[in-house]
Amino acid sequence: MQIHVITAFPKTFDGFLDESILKRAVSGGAVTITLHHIRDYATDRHQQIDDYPYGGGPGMILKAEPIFRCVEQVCEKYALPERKITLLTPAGQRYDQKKAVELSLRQSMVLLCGHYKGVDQRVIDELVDEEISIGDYVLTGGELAAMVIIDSVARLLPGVLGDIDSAITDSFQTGLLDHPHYTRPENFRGNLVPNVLLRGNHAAISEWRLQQALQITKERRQDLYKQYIEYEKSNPSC
Ligand code: 6GU
Repeated sequence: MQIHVITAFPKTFDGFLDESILKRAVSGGAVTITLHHIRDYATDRHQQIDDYPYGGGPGMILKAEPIFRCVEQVCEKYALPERKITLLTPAGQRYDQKKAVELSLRQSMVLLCGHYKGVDQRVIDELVDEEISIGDYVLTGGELAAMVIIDSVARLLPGVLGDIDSAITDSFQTGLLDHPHYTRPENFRGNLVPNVLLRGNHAAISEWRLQQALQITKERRQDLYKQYIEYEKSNPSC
């Protein structure tokens, strides 16, 4: 998968791209991540990328021209298999695991990071195909949201986790929150690992994990629990 990120703050991605699973995804060839600095596409003397809002009010607005030039050049230079532009904005559709799976099936993504007070509406009207928000709170920019999306999508790509089961059994992928996990030692300061996990009866272990997941989900997330139960009712074999 090709991922292109259009941003006014490319340096914010440095540590993120240098670490662990994502670095492995890139070096293993599962994904390429290319950062494009909006300022490089500004044409005026001061390389201005933002300006005051028409009509007044606080904050600065990202200008249309540099973003249009950037998107056009990226699409042309990389011959993108899918020309789909995703804007990261608190006004977008709420991101979830289902959307992560959808994105992971694409051959390319172009993530446009909104910033300051917003982006000129003509960018949204003419260039943007979808808008995503990662939750009901306001970030200073779309960069953190882009990283959240890249991380959650990259770990779904074949060969990235090394252990496909690990992604399949994730919370949310199953529709339930995760069951508790234990590792050695068996007795930690008097707190014991549940016996069922030590006996090697895999059917019993699966059943215990399912019951724990159901209980935790019921306690913490009524919304997910109801969805799961409804789904089970209509698909009893799963
Ligand atoms: Cl995608 N951008 C910004 N600026 N704030 C957010 C967001 C995105 N998602 C939640 N809050």
